[in-house]
Amino acid sequence: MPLTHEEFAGLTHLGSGKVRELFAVGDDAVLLVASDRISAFDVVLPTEIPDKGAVLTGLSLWWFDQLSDLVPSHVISSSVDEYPAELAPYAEQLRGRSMLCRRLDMVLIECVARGYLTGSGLKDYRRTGAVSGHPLPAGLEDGSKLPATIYTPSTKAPIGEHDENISRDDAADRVGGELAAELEHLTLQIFGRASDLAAERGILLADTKFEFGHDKDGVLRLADEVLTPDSSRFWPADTWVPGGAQPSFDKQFIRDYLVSTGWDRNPPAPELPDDIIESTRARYVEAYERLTGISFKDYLSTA
Ligand code: Q0Z
Repeated sequence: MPLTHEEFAGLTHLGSGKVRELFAVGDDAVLLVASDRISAFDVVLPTEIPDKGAVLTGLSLWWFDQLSDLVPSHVISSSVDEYPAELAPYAEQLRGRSMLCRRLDMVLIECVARGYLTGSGLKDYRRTGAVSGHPLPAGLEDGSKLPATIYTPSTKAPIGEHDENISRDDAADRVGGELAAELEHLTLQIFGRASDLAAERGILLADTKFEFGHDKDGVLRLADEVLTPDSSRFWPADTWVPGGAQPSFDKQFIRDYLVSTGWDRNPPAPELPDDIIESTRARYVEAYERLTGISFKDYLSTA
């Protein structure tokens, strides 16, 4: 059965992402629930990847822990048995794939760091020679390592639309100069910590997006999901060759399969065959285990 907000009929639904749901819990908390849905070429597929939601939740939780000396997170608990009583009816659907979080006043920009050039950064570079006001050297290609990590804030687009890169001046106009400077500093610090750690484990962190918010005491916290394959581009280090699209750590089997079907990239997408589902699930579990050094079974048994 696909996980949708309909299955949590007693909860106050605050919003849906492409593959996630957000609910209110009392006045001061929210519940983030990651489904097993997956998108490719910007379309949510009709087939789910078993355990994907748990892998991504486990990764976010592990990263929040690794980063806690740099920035506090929004997480209250991920132990279903500690959740408030109103969530008890959903305990088994929530186990492993959910986080109870402080309800924050969200910052109205997305905080993006890029160590490699691809995606919308590459598009802006080809058009203007710069990304979010960072002038870049000539001759960079899709997948090039940038001379230094850049901070490229973006707007929060409504679901189905793409975030738009904005200049750091524009970001300062939107959130205020002092907060803009703090977000940039934190984003670059977190990205540096995360990309060093991933590189030691044979995974390149090409780029990633963070969301922040303020708690009721005014403390700035790292929010949402962090450093998952859905909020970041992870590339296998051993196949990195600039000059074209890099293989995706998690979705490459799916992309290759979808291309092989001749699908025109308009919804609905075709169903995935069992071998593609299984190899993709294995890649998610491998990403979790390589990055964290924890067996995914152990994670599930503690959730
Ligand atoms: C997260 C999102 C999702 C749809 C708002 N701690 C928080 N407090 C208040 N709001 C949020 C958070 Cl994380 C918040 N999003 C993104 C996630 C479904 C939208 F699962 N938007």
